[in-house]
Amino acid sequence: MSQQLGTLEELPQDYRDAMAAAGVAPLWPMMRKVLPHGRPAPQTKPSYWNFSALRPLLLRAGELTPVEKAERRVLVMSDQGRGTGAMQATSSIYIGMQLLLPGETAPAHRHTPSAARIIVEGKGGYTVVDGEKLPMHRGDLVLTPGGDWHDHGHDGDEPVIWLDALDLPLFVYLEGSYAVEAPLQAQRNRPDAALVEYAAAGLVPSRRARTARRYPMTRFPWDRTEAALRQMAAYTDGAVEMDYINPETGSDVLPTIGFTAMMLRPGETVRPVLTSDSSVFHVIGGQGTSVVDGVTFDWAAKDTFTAPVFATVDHTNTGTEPAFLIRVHDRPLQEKLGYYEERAR
Ligand code: GTQ
Repeated sequence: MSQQLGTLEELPQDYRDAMAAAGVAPLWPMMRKVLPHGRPAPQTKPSYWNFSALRPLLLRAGELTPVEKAERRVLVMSDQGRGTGAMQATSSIYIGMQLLLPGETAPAHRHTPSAARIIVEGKGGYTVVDGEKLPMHRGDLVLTPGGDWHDHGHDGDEPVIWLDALDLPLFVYLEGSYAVEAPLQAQRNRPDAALVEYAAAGLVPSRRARTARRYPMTRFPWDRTEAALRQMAAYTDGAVEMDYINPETGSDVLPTIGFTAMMLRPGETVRPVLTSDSSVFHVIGGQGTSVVDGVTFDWAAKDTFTAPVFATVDHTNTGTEPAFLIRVHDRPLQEKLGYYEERAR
């Protein structure tokens, strides 16, 4: 049933020249490239970034390039299947490590792609999203949904570093990516929604008081996430992984990218099923080893690595303390397109 298809070289040169002149090309030599048999053939390769290698480079960027000259002072983490400089870590997910120094601000803008930050280190940083000041604490997940104004600031006295994740590659591919700039936003003088409207799981403001915000909760504090994971680990068997959701709708927190928090018990190995989504894993704490499509990554706190679509992934906690990771994935996009899939390994 799997026929060998004709090649371009088999065709007479005059015919190939005439096709090129007419602006057409035969499908059959390219058929398997765009429609491989049985499963996708990803260009993405498992990739890994050691934070202790990135950190000095990022701090040096702070000396070399003032934030005014950068707008966002970020080192882009490129998929090794595409090569350094590629503006993506997987097919649809861009990641970069961003530095903000004490007293600096990164100007307000909004753009069509959605963004999220995972706070890596430093105290005193904040993001303002649509006028709401979101403090950045280690491990917090902070959302900047597409179209929302955001600027970054810093009230502390040490460098602040966070991991950016955006659906930028998708918007570039769609020729839909652009940004609009504006002056720094006025900040509402109150705590963010995680501490007011959504201070307790299972409770939301009554219907009468509910706001019409599409993304009502844009910061997910790490201390609560870790407490929830530890409780799940203590009273359930098997892999501990929890989804970040929009507390009003129960759906994923952003249109195309999703997030989970994972805990690995000391000595535990988890072997998830194969999935059609791609993933970025960021280590919040602990140490371990992950084998992704046969490539071994030894990781510790603040490191980051990826798994392409349908990758075979084993995670092992090699330490004596629980290990915590946040996984960024593109299942929401694939579900909207109707093709998200899981397969036994
Ligand atoms: O902080 O708004 O890594 O607009 C890339 C694009 C960060 C940001 C990035 C951005 C931002």
